[in-house]
Amino acid sequence: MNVMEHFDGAEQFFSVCEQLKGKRIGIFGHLHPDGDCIGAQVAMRDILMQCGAMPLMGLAEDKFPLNLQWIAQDYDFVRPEEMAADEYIFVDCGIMLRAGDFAKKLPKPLMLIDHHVSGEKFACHNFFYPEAAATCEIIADFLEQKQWTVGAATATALYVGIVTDTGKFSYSSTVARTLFLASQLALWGADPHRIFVEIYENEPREKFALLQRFLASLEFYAEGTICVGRLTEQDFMETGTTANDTEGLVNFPRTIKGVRIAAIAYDREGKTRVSLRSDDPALRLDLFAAKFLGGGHFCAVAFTVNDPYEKFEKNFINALQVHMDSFSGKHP
Ligand SMILES: [Mn+2]
Repeated sequence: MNVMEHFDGAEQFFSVCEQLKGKRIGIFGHLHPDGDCIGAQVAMRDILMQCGAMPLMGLAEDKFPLNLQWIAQDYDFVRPEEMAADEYIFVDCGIMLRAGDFAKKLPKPLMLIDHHVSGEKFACHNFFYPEAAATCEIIADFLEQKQWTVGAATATALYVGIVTDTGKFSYSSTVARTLFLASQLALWGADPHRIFVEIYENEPREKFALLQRFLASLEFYAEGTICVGRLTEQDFMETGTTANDTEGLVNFPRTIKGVRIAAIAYDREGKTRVSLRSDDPALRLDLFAAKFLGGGHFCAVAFTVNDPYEKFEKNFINALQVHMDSFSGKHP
């Protein structure tokens, strides 16, 4: 067996954490928090408490996605405007402003832990690994390398981050290290089956009404290699859902034979939100999203445009075809 490739920087990571004894540390993730973001916040809170610091987890939203509430409910989250901290740590947040507008007023954060390929190293200490499957994978790896044991609650939070960001261990970012660390987290008390049921088998019925509409809306382009689904304000209203219920829908067209790029475009607060997925890192969706001031990973990105979709559609489809043609056959 090959030697496992760990992330470097574990030594530096813990030495920074250990200097925070007695300090109030604000921990922020990104807007529209996902499993990786919440998992990393919970894990950082645990590590900092073990270091004698006073961690505070920040949340710039009113609530969490329904399928993640079970994990967040055991913790207090503080609104950014009510946060009084000495230092700030950002997790799973490629660009500082993705945490929310409040971030404009913050001093330079002490630490960043992230894996978004389009991210910026905006903190004093940047633990930035675009090859990581999840921010939680980075933290789990640091813990494992330094033999820092964590309890079942933190192991569960980290496992949630990894299982969600890897599409249940299916994306190309899933490597031996990812599975090894998932196994380590299970040894520390994460229960893979229970986590799976909580996240993936608790879907509200309304979401299936939305899924029906999404599947009915699918359009194919470029000889079936591009597939786009569309949801309108009216779809959300008539099914009693919100933009939060779109989570995971784009994965359906992604699995259709012949589809290389799948997209969902939906209305959100008068704007159009677009999420794209591909099964091939060579297609460099991160570079496509950058044209629309979005970001993400090689195979998974999102961006927002100010126009209604109908106005933006033609340019979008054209640009996507041009992008796919120019990146097909290349490797990153
Ligand atoms: Mn992530």
